Amino acid sequence: MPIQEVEKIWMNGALVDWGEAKIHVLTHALHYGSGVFEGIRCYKTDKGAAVFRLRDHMMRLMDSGKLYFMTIPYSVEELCKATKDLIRVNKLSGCYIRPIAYRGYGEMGLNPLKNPIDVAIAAWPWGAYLGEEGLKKGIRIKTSSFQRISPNVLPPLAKATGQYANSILAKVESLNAGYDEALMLDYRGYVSEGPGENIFVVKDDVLYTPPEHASILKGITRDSVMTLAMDMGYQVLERDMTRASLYLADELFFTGTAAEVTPIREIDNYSIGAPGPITREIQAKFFEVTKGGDERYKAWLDHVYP
Ligand code: PPE
Repeated sequence: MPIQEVEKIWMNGALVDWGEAKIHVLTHALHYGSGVFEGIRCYKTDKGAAVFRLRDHMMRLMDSGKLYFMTIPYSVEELCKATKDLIRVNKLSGCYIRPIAYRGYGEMGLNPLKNPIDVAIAAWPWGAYLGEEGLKKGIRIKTSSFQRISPNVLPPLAKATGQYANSILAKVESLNAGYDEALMLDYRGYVSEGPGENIFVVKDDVLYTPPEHASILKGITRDSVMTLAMDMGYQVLERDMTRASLYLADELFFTGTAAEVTPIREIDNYSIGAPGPITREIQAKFFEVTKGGDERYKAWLDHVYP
């Protein structure tokens, strides 16, 4: 689906016209993947648009930058304010937000350190990542033959542009094989995550998700779902899992800013079945919370129109 264009993009402190938000072809990040980014969602609530866990995302952007020796020339506060200004200027309510900090134009070659660090934030309406149908009925996934990057290859904790070459290979492999999405295993052979999502397993009313050492990106949706599930009275465990244990799961679902809470109905041709009761309950709670329907989690929402 083509990106739905809006009016303005924030670039290095200024609001520029959508069509003018351009970079030079010799931009360092284009050649070497030397950028860090975020994906954030803004939801329509009773009190107008609200960005979900904005500060947490901007803090992770800073951490990703640190892992690549990039000092982002704006504070978390400035980036949060810029995001909300951008949403207002574009008169958006529900939208996806893509902040990116990247090594710009200057020198060529692997040493990025003398290149400027440019920062941009874009926002546009983006629907269900794995389709409306996927959100309701669940998706089919396939274990990838591409292993998830490991801690001594690239830092999985960083959300860096170059690291997504790994995700793209897994994603395309799964699409070419007729599935909706991939599942990636870590360097030890244990379950890691999807190309752009964390995974949860439900077995005997307990929720399991792979730990940090399984080479995951520590998802903010993953953290939110863990909190919500525990508050709902479920036990949630971070644990290494084998692919076979997923085949025997009662329920499976992906989490992510883009993917939200997406049920998985089939993995490697093993049927898990229609979205189960716990997946449905957590998905419903997640959407209630993001849309401002539960007072207990209002600290997660940053209102755009005060
Ligand atoms: N793992 C990976 C590898 C990942 O990229 C994401 C987000 C997650 C887990 C979930 O993290 P969080 O969004 O904090 O819950 N992927 C982003 C980019 C997806 C894309 O296609 O681009 C996203 O969901 O915005």
